[in-house]
Amino acid sequence: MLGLMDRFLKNDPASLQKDILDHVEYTVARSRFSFDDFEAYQALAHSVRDRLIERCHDTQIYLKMKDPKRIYFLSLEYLMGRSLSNSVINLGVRDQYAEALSQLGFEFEVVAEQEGDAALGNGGLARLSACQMDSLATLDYPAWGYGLRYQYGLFRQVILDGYQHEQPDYWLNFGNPWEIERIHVTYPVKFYGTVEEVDFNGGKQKVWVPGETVEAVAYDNPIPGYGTRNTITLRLWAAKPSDQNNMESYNTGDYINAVVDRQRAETISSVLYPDDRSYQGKELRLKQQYFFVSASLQDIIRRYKDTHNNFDDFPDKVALQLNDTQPSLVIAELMRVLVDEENLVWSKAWDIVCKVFSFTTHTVSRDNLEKVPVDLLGSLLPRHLQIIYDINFKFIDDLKKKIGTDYDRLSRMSVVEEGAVKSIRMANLSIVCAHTVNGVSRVHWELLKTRIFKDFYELWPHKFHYKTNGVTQRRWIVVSNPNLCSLISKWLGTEAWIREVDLLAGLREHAADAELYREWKTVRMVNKMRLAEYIEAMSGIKVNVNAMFDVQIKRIHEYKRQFLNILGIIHRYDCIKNMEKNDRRKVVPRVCIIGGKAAPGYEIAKKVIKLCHAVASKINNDPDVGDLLKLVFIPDYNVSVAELVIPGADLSQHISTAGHEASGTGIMKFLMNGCLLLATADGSTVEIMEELGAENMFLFGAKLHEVPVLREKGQNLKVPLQFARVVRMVRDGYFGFQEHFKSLCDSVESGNDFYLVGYDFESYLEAQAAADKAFVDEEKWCRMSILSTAGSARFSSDRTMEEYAEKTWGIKPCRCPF
Ligand code: 26M
Repeated sequence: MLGLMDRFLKNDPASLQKDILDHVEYTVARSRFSFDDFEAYQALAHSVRDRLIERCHDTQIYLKMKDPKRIYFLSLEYLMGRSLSNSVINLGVRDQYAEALSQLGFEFEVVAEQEGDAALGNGGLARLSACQMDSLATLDYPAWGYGLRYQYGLFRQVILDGYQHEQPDYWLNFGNPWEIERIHVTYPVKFYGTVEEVDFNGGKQKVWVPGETVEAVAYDNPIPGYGTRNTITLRLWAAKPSDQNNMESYNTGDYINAVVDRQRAETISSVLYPDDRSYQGKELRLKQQYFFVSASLQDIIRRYKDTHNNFDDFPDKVALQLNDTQPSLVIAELMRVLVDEENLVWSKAWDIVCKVFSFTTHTVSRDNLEKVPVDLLGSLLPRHLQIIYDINFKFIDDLKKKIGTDYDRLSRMSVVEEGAVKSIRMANLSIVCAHTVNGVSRVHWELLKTRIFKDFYELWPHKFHYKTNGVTQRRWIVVSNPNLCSLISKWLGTEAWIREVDLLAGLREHAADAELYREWKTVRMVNKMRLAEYIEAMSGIKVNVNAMFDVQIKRIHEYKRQFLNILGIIHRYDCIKNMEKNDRRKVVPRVCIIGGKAAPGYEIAKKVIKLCHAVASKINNDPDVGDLLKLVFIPDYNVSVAELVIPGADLSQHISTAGHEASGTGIMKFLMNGCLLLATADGSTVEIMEELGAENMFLFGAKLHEVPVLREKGQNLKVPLQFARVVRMVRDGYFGFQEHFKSLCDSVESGNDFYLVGYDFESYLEAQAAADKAFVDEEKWCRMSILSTAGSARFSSDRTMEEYAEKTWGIKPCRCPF
């Protein structure tokens, strides 16, 4: 009989080595005497997977026993990136695995590089979900993540002649050791059909008679916490044909066609929509949303019913978090299940619904809010449309009692938008039903209250809050910057900051220590060299590691103003060209690095990418410039690229027009890694500034309250001469492709410059000059760099998740004692 402890897998290097070799032989099916780096990765991953499964089971057994209130995090997007390094670090077995591998003649880093990214999301919102899952696990919260298992993740960006091309990301091609297929965890999801009235309990009841059924199959992705045995689950759904659609065929052709038709069910979870801007009324997208929501809710209710036989305790046991509006159909679905299937009266069901949902919005502009055409919703989900109408009818009825007959306001607040295309406003639906609406930074909250959701704020001020976003220090320091991680631990005298991030502030004590400076600079230089090697391997461009590495990496958007950055680079180039040779010695050398994907249909954004390449090819080949200025576009920006680039950046740019970035989370990763920030007072930057002191950053640009006033001025807005000059250079074809760049130049022309690129240009150049000046003073720069890391604790997702747990979800940690 095995003892309790013998049950666990062993983690000493010898046991791990045997484990890896067994997986090489029996899982990967290669000879243990001959396997390559990729096969070593596969075997290693399976060995780690075994340990994850063990902990998942222990966590679930414990949670089942304790039955605490659980948080269910609903998001259609997760940008998890790679799992290997993160998992072994969180499990506390990285060094043991590295040793086991080294004895087999492999290097851990090389093997880890074999893994591809899981990119089931677009940008900020999706990476935030991933960071938050890491924190929920680490802080021992009883949490589940739910999402979709897209077969095609975010497209790969390939650059040909400077133009972006999209390639499909068929990421499951080589198998995915990080997921566990649960063939027995499946639920039918229904679509189309009609709503009929039937007799029930002496009255009438509406029932949905659906027309099509698709099966949802669960794929579990374990998320290990750091320094705990708790391992939570991210459950992703895949669509499979269902046996509930009966087939009848009269000949071979019929039969074959029927089977092919069935196969089409799988398209529901086949591809991620690559747009992070706004909603287009596409049926497939709506199907994805409902498919996800219906399967998740069936799973959640099934788990609740394991220990309860009515719904009285549902709000005490279940918190449902809506990550933006994409999952908001779940509101109508929960009402439908409670009323139509569980036979609760409407008022009782509504009472439950109002207690379980919390909603976080990640948008700043009303134009980007999701709207679903009523015709589309009515044909795909006829019963849900009725329920939404009923919710709205009761809401408007109550509202009239409070605000009277202010019809403009009533129509603005209605869940139903009347207009050319009658639509459902998913944000309004979410606000009406959620007990809490969270913004993602303080400035964002102000905007919610005064602009986007003003009417709702005035009605229900108590619902509106904010939880400033954060990122996980496990991925963004420990995994991606191991040298800095060791250095921090050495100077703090402990590794405890990896769980208790506030300890990072202890670095401030040493901010004047010459020895720390020396070590800090060495670590940063090694990271820059690693980045320089990558740049050379990828683009053939040799960069000077003593130059300032100036980075802007994020999705390409007009409001994020990559164009402003490029125009600034053109200005710098122009200045160098016009200098006396002797003066050039005074120029602070720069390597400007830009990376990011443009949504496939976003023309202006794609032109920005082309412009970046056109300018780069001019500058990088100009002998007058040499090492003083280089411009590099890093293709196919993703989580792994970020892990490489961020630790090597000296300066990073977060230069959105004030009032347009809800939060911004990239900036927090740079901050943690000791990179200095050049930024506008937008989103979370305002709070970062309060934490660091404005003197430790390079701030510029129009302020939030000035933006509307400046826009009002239109053509009369003064723009600096240098701005007109650099735009003219692009317009006149100095970088070629004159015709192609015309619309881009038009977009910043006076009177047309919505994002105030021209207006902000002057203060942008001043901030850049201040950065140059600071960079020359190495001591000062290093001090600011240390203070950046020391001031980053507040921007950990651990803090965000604790705030949500206490203030929004009402959940407590539940730590597995085994
Ligand atoms: C929704 C419906 C239909 C089509 C597209 C969407 C959609 C998908 C993603 C809309 C927005 C999407 O992402 C928005 C986003 O990423 N917002 C960012 O969220 C971050 C985390 O809170 C913030 O830091 C960023 O400021 C914010 O832009």
